[in-house]
Amino acid sequence: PVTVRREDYAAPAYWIDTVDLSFDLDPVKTRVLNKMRLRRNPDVPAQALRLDGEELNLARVMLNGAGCSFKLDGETLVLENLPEGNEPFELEIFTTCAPEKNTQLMGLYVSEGTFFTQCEAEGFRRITYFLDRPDVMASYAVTLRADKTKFPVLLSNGNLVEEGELSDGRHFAKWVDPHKKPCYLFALVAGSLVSRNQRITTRSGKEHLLQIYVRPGDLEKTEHAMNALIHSVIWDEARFGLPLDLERFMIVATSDFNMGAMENKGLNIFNTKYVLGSPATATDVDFSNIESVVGHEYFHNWTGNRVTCRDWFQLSLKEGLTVFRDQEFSMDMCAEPSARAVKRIEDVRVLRTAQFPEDAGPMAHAIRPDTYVEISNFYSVTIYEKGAEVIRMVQTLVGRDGFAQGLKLYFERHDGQAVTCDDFIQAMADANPTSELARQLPQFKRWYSQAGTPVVHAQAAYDAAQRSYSLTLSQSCAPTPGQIQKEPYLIPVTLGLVDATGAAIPLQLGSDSPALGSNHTLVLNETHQTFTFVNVETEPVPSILRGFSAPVVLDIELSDAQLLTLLAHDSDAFNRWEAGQRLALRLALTAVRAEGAPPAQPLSDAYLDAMRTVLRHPQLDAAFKELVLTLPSETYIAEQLDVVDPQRIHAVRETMREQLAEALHGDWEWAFDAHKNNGAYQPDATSAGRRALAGLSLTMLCLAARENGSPVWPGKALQHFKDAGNMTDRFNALLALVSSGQPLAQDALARFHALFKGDALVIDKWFALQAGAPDRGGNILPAVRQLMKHADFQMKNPNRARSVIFSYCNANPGAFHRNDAAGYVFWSERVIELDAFNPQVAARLARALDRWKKLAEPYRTAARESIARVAAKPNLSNDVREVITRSLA
Ligand code: HT7
Ligand code: ZN
Repeated sequence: PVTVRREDYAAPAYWIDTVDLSFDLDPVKTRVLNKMRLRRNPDVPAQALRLDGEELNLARVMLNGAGCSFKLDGETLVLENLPEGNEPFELEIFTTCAPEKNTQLMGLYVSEGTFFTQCEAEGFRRITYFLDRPDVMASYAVTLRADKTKFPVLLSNGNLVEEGELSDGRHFAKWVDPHKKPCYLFALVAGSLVSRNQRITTRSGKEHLLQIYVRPGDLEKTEHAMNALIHSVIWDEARFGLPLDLERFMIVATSDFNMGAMENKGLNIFNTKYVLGSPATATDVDFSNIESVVGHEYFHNWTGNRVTCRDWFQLSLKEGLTVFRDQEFSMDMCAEPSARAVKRIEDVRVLRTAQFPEDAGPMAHAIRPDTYVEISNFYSVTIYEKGAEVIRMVQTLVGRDGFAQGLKLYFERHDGQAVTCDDFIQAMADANPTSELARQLPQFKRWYSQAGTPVVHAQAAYDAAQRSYSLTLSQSCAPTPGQIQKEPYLIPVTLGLVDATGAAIPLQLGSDSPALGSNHTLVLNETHQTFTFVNVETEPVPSILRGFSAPVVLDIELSDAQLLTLLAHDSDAFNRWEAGQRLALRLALTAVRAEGAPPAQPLSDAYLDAMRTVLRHPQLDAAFKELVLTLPSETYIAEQLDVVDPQRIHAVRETMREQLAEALHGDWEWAFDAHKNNGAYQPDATSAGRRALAGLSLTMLCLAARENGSPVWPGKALQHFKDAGNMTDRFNALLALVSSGQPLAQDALARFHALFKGDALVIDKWFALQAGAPDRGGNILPAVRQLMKHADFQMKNPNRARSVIFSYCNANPGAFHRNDAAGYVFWSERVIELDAFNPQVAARLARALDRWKKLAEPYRTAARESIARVAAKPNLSNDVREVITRSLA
């Protein structure tokens, strides 16, 4: 495998100005005629033209209408004798490919009888020979020809300019994209589909056609996605002045897709999971995901498509920025300010449970990596979620208006270009010349080049005589692979001080300095820095890193009393939730570290009282309560430990859940009754929060019933399951029964399957719930093996494979990490099996043992042996090989 290095970037030796593609679509053998106009890049020394190709059958190459000499260097097509000088020339390449055999789902493939493409990052080379790199931008015209009965709908990027009949029952459509684009944004779809159509007029008075294409029968499940699309168009214009630049914007759903969705210009292709949603079949979480993924892909139209990446090392230029934009969009769609905070907490929870471990493991990389073997492995939580946090820090440093100004300047400078992360951040700094960002730009840029999660250590001292409060912040960052030494970061630390009654203390740094209000952002840019607040009348409780103002670990020693004060009173909802998490984490870690068997009652009375107060609180909203009352995950607890015993963590957390269930029994009963039955289903955040709290309450009540043997609540849960008017309530009732190990769960599972058989996305939930259920005596692995034998199980469908295998290996640590190593053996078998036909999905699964070096024995040795078994397999894909090699390094 070849390692690609960022520092080796060189501009392309040729430019491709126009591409005229003709497809004769046939699942077995598709013919592709690619006519390109190229010219030499005058800024680069003369050299041969080397076109990328993969799994193509080459039939013919013509230069300016005549035969020409060429050779194949591996899979690369090399043309050496091209016209000298800067005159454009025409190249015609005729190839065939086999879409039906394409199980990797990259390039042109067939899903349920429909043709789809996936070209990002390097899939276009599987369609035709090309300069498959994002800095080569061309104008595309595309003609599609196919059997009219089987493939009545023929779509590509841009505008439909011609269509008609051909002989032999075939027909054609010609599409022209008015915008230049890199080939990774090319798309075609051909199949039997129906569409929901919506005409809209945007601010400028322009008319646009929005369309969502799905299989016949799914149309009524597209209303929410269409609403999300309309809101996205309105929001991007209102918040950032970015209009829709297309007459026609299409979304097409497929059930075979490696990722969530793809932002092809004017023709987004989506995993059905992020398009289809009806109250009867989709949960609140699904509805919320549909909104954010539709937004995300739409926002790429500017951040990614109009301005794209110079090379794939710059991936976070478009992904981090677009995740930030979709997070802001989802927050702005919330009617209540408290719902914004809930969204922020959810986003941070993802970052800390998925990205922090990545940043501490063998695959750690900066948001702008320096090397890669397989770029698909770098579509990571670091590039996406940490990338978004870095953009969020930019907004914190320049302000909301300054950020909008910076984005405006970025587009003024770079519209139509392929650029770098440096170009982006420079535009932000130039638009905000007096900001801390501009003043300390080189230091801020370390966020782009350094991997790892910084730790900010906070130590405070109150001087009653001086009425001053000094806060010393110090920062460090552990070594990551290839980066031993880290330079200090520029870290915005938003904070407030709270007195014992919870009242905010006015902030002032030095007596001659201005009053700062009750919330202030300090800029930490040295290894150690002390900030002294004056006129502080009583010893305060510090509320630091409000809103999670930087992607760091905050190491601060707060007493239980201080945390309880913050939990009860902090005006910052994030830190209020965080105080509850810290209390629970402290209790969990104490129980995990204790000698001998885990304590039977790990939770303290103070903690239980505080949870009861939150649950019964008359002002707090239900969604926030649900977050506070959910214990930190097993993965998050594991990350706090140097040596991890997953079984013990699982046992401790389960005991904590049971104790919380029993101690608050009457409160859970009240909460369930007060929050169930919300009337007609609405997916808004407030109603969703009520359903979430009712669902958690029901789980707790079933859990308590397991301990006391009462059949009452399991019976009620089954009834609630049967009577449910929407999928959220139905699924939560099922979850309550399954996760508490109730015998009635089997009946409910069978009913659920019978009710929804044939609805793939719902059946995915059915599989995932069972594979992710809490382990009781090692029962989950045999259940997973059984599920793989189920008639509905399909390994080749990524959603289905994820629903069973990933739910077990990646999301169920208590069941996966077994004393007998059988979970790891299962994992290694599945990685190898998947790798034979879909390396991208296999490589994701291969990440499940990233943190094996932290495991206690016997897990550690067994895990290493399983990884070594995968490594020993000949002919592994580059994707899996890179993950496994790094893991063993
Ligand atoms: N930009 C899209 C990336 C993507 C992708 C990458 C590799 C293989 C398959 C893929 N499907 C989509 C997704 C996004 O961030 O919007
Ligand atoms: Zn994206």
